[in-house]
Amino acid sequence: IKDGWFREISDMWPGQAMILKVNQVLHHEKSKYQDVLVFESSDHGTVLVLDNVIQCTERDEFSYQEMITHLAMNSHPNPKSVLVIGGGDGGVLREVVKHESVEKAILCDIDEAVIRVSKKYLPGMSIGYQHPNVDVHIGDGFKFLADRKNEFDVIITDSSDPEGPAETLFQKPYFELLYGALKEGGVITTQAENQWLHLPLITKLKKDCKEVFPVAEYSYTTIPTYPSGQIGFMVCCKDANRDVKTPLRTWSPEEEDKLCKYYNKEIHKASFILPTFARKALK
Ligand code: AAT
Repeated sequence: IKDGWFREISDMWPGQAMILKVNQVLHHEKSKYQDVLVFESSDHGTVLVLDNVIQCTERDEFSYQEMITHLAMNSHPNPKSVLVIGGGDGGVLREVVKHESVEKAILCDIDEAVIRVSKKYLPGMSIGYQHPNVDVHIGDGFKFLADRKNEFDVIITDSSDPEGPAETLFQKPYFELLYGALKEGGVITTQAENQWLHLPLITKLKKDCKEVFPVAEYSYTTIPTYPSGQIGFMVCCKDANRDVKTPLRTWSPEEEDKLCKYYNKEIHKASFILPTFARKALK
């Protein structure tokens, strides 16, 4: 933070940076895994930053949390057992428990500090932890999955970028673990970066996913405070006949209106339609 502005400078997005005006720093620490910063911004609410990368702002987090969650949940006929890897702020959990079919939701984040500060400073997201069907596990997502077989209907990987503790969560052995941990017909979504910035990475991700899952598609959402204003997801399914681009279950327009601020059944379908340059690269 310099002269009252936070700058998200990183070589993951060379030559550009989001800057946000800071009202006050609420918390700053070096956890075991990363630098953890929480500040109150002038116009984007409270902001969580890990290793100088914006993880969420109260103003636009719903776009990411709703999409990464409901793309997977609504592509499964009856999701009862759900796992979230990462997602320490609790926002994805908040979305998962909106589905009445859920009997158990486990969250596994590597860093207790993220969960602790989110409970204190991001109540709108960490409300997800209050649901009775939720269990929390602190640990590395890769290691957690290694002993889990045939257990989950949906697994959502809400992870930070590949530089740092989340590096392994972008590699093929991780997708093999996800596949093994899913029950028959299971669905996953993962944070899959930005098509303007990371097309080679996304191309590799899609190729790896396609070698593991019979269905693997890239989708994206708009979100002003992530680099280049968009972020993508890999959506994969164990069932070769499932079309994850069309929601299998839908809410009524009234329910959608009540439950979601970004996700709806039309945007579920639209989010898989890519601009020509990205479509070509990912073919
Ligand atoms: N909900 C949107 C914010 C995130 S959170 C990413 C989370 O992943 C963090 O809480 C971090 O502690 C956790 N994490 C990182 N590595 C691991 C790991 N190996 N195992 C389990 N959890 C992990 C995503 C922001 C995206 C940013 C886009 N630029």
